[in-house]
Amino acid sequence: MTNIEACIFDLDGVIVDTAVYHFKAWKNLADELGIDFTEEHNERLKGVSRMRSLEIILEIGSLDLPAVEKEKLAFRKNTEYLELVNQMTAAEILPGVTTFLADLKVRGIKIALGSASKNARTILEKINLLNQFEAIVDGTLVQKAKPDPEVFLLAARLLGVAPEHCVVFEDALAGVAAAKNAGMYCVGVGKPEILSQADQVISSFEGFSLEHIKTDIPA
Ligand code: B16
Ligand code: MG
Repeated sequence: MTNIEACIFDLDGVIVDTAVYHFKAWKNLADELGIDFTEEHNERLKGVSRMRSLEIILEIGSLDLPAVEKEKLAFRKNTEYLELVNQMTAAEILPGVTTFLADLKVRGIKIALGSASKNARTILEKINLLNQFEAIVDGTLVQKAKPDPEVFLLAARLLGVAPEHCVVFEDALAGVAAAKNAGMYCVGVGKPEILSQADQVISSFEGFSLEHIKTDIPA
C-alpha cells in the first residue's frame, strides 16, 4: 500500500458504538409520542443528522409537527443522550481502534474525524481520544449532511491532503456514499451486504493495519 497520506474516521459505529445511546433516547421520545420505534427502524438513523433522525421517526408514526415543536423534541432527546454520553469511558472504544491509531501516528499518516454528530468533541473527550485527531469536522461545521462529501472534503482540506490520498472509515451507507462522492478510498466497517458501495469492508479494526488496504492510491 502506497501514498496514503491521511485517514478520516467516522465516529459513531467506527470509533465507538454510540448508536445504542441514540436508540435509547429516541426510543423514550417515540414511546411518549405513541410511535412504535424498533431497533430495525434505528438502522435508518445511522450517519443521519439529529433533525433528520427525528423526521424519520415522525414519518414512521405518520406524525407531522411544526418546526418549533420539532426543535423542542430534538433538544429533549439530545439532553437525554448527553446524560448517557457523560458516563462513557475509554473502555468503550471499539476493539483494535487504539492500536490502529497509534500505528498511523508512528507511520506519519495524518488523522481526522468526519462525523455528522454535533456532540463529537464531547464524546472524544469522554473516551480520551480528543488529542489524537489533527482535524475534527463534526455536525457543527458542515452545511450539507452525508451523502454530501462536504464533511470529508473539509477534513482533507484542514489536513492539507488531496482527497485521492485519503482513506475514509465508515459504518453507514450515507457515509460510504459521502466518501465516494469526495473521491476517496472507503473502507466500510460492518457488514459487506449493507456496505456494498465501499471499496472494501472489514468487520472490525482488530488485527487491521494499513497493509490490509487493498488499493494502491496513485502518486
Ligand atoms: P448528534 P456519525 C451520527 O454520527 C450518528 O450515526 C447518527 O445516528 C446521529 O443522528 C448523528 O451522528 C447526529 O448526532 O445528535 O450527536 O448531533 O456516525 O456521523 O459519527
Ligand atoms: Mg457512523
